[in-house]
Amino acid sequence: MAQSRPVEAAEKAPDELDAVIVGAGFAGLYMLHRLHGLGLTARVFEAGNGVGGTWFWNRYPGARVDIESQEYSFSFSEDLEMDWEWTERYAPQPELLAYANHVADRFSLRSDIHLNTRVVSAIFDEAADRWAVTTDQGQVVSARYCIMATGCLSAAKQPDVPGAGQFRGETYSTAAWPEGGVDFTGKKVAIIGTGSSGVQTITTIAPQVGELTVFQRTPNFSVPAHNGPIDPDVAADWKANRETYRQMERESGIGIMALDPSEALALETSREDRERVFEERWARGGFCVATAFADIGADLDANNLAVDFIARKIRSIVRNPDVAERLIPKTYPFASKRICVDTGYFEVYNRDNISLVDLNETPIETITPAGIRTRDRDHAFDAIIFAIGFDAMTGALDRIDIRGRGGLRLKDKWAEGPLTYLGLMVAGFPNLFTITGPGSPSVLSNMIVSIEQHADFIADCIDHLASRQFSVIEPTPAAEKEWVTHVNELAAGTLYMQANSWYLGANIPGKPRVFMPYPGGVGVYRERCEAVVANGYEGFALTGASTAV
Ligand code: NA7
Repeated sequence: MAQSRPVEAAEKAPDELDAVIVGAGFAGLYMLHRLHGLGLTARVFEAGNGVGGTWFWNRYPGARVDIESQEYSFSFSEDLEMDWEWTERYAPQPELLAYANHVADRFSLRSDIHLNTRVVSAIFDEAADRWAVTTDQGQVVSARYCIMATGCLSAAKQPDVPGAGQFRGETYSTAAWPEGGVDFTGKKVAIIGTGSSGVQTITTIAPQVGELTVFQRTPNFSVPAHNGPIDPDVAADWKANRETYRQMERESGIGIMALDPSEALALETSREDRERVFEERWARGGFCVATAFADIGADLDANNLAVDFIARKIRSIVRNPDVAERLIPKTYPFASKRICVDTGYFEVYNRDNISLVDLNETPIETITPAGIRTRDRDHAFDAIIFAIGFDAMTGALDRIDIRGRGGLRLKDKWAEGPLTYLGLMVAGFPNLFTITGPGSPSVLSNMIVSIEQHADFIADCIDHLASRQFSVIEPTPAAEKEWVTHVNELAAGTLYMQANSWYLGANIPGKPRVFMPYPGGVGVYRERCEAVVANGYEGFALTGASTAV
């Protein structure tokens, strides 16, 4: 595994590079590979001591992807895709991490990746048209391009529960789980949070712990994964037809073939047929339950039919009717927040060693040295697990002091919500790219599909600039404004606006309530990007050497 440079090796004068990439997750890895292909000098800075990003940090028990393995993988290399064998239908975290490491080795990426190195600032030098990038290891590099591959769910939310530092027992965060794992045998464990991370952790540790108490503020919709060994026929079919399937992903709504969106309307389907369709989708498992009918995502009455189906499922699984009622989401539409894809989550509540605390009935007053005090009582624990989510999409960028023209800080520019053109660039921040940034399909899509599209766009753009002897690209304020308005208008017509989700920044106290991802679909978005390029990078100003003469 590549090592970070020792501090003493940091150069006094800035290294001159074509590009700096921040982050060595899937986005950073593929971006580096593309830049290598262009013959550019590039360096990746990665805060972790290994590559893999999300799959490096989120190694909590039961962590696995919620998209089928063959779809949640790179498409850019046929050889890679043909050689790599996934073992499970939904790959577990260790396998995804092994895949990221395999990609780093296979494409000779490691020598340009500096691990254990966090970028603290990126300042645009207007005189030189270059970015000065500084790390916490004392390195300063100068780069023509600065590419943020910082991830959308990489800045873990800090505990916002009173007394969080007081607990004398063990404290864990799902987003930064200890590398060696944790032995909870016989222990009294609390977990706060019931998003995907909480749901997967709860399901996995319940059989191991002495007692598990789940502190739930908002129940989540969860559908079965029906995970297991990957079906060899599915794997073989994927490899045989990969080109067709990959193209279908790229042209689809969210870049997932298994979604299989139906065109039928729930409101125009008989009760009996509707039930049959829902049952069939539930038996298939995964996100396809949400696309059983075309109106589920658009019409509240249709959505309520899906809610009713899932509520009945929960009641049929969970034996204690009071617990079942508490586990049924009632305050927001189905799929207006990211749904969980589970492996026996609701079943776990039939165990004797698990209890559910509904924080709407008995809110947490404070964490105490011995455990957690809710309004009605004190709970004592050996360990508390925080599974409380992330400062999504903007959090990782906000942590870096990014300054563009005139010293404008990105954080200040985004004080009322992120402003971008295509989710790729920001007016006033030349040559700064954001892979899967706010304003792009990003977290509403198969991230790998969106990562590849963005990295390809950026690499092609840099190549275009070089071939035309331009040195600077930047969106026009008008194009940015038009794009932000467009994204907001699209979002306004969706049920997403009716949930307090991290898509809207609603999980972070004080964060502006703005719908961040582009909800128009990856296919439509890709066409738009292609049209922008075909029209000579419409909406961007290209300047530099050729205009300076
Ligand atoms: P999520 O989905 O944001 O879930 C975080 C959970 O933590 C959620 O249930 C929150 O309740 C809960 N939470 C957050 N803060 C608190 C406090 N202060 N008290 C009680 N409960 C709290 O994050 P995940 O890591 O599970 O999943 C993120 C994504 O990763 C997921 O969508 C997949 O794409 C993979 P709330 O809903 O805010 O009431």
